[in-house]
Amino acid sequence: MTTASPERTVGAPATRTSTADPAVGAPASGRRASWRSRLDRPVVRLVGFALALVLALVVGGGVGAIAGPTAEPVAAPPPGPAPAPAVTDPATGADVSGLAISRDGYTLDVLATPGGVDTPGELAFRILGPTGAPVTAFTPTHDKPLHLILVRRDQSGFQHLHPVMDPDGTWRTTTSLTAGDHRVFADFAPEGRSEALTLGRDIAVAGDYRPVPLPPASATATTADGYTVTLTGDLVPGTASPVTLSVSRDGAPVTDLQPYLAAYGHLVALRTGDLAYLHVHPTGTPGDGRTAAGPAIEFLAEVPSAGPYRLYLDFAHQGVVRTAEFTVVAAAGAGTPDGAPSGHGDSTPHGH
Ligand SMILES: [Cu+2]
Repeated sequence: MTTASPERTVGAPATRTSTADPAVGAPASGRRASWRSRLDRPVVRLVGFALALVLALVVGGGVGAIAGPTAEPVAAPPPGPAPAPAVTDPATGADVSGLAISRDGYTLDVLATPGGVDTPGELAFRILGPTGAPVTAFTPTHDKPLHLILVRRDQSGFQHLHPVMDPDGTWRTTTSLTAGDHRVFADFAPEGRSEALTLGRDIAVAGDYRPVPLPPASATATTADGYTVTLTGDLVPGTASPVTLSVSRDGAPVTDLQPYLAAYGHLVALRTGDLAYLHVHPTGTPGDGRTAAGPAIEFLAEVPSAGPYRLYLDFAHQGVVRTAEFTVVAAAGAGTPDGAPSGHGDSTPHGH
């Protein structure tokens, strides 16, 4: 069983748990374009174009929960920013993000980091634009102008924060970090740009760093306060793969999840080894008339290559955002030359 470690469940970084995030409980209208926009990506188009056309023609408006999101974005280009095509993975042609500090003229400029181990401190940064000046106008994606993801290089200590921007473009938040190198991801869409960007860089916290081995692959994760999340679905490299996460508490299915970031769950996937930041899209929107408030939350996850990934699910229930974590190993799919795992250790079901 994969268990969320204590520091990232209720009780640890304040932002992880206490947040009565403004998004929680907020109305869902007008959010459909957000996730649809995230699907308007080259690889999705490549993989799903034919299927989407067929589905759109055959099932029309009566699309099911799984087919719908695949079909719709192709049929109706979104008005909002699309996710960045980022870097194309040479192995599969799939997109990867978060591996670069600078892209398309935009640079993640970190100004201050928490200094001490497990000591709350300010994390401050700017997004510098093509002119070198800080960007001060952003188009919200998933309800927020900027998403900040922090994770230690060993994939422990995941945090998903929403800093506040000063008028001069400096973003600030307070956080506490363990010893070691941590990856900082900024996921945002500059106003006027058609695509979102994810930039990443490392920050160091001096101290006694004891890397935590990647937990073995498991379809079940638990939180410290009694929630169990079960994952079904296989990650197929280069394909938008349906993944279902089902939430229960003390053995009973949770059917009153709250909207969080325009969905009933927010999923981040990071590739083990280089922390490539994956795009994951909820396939239903609260209030759309067909998406239940649990226990199942549906996503389309697109991984660029075979091997292990760490998945972090944020979900809101009774006013508190919780995180459940999974290790998932993507098997080589039919699209690979030999259709089989590469033989590297990373391709085995147990990962490292
Ligand atoms: Cu966010």
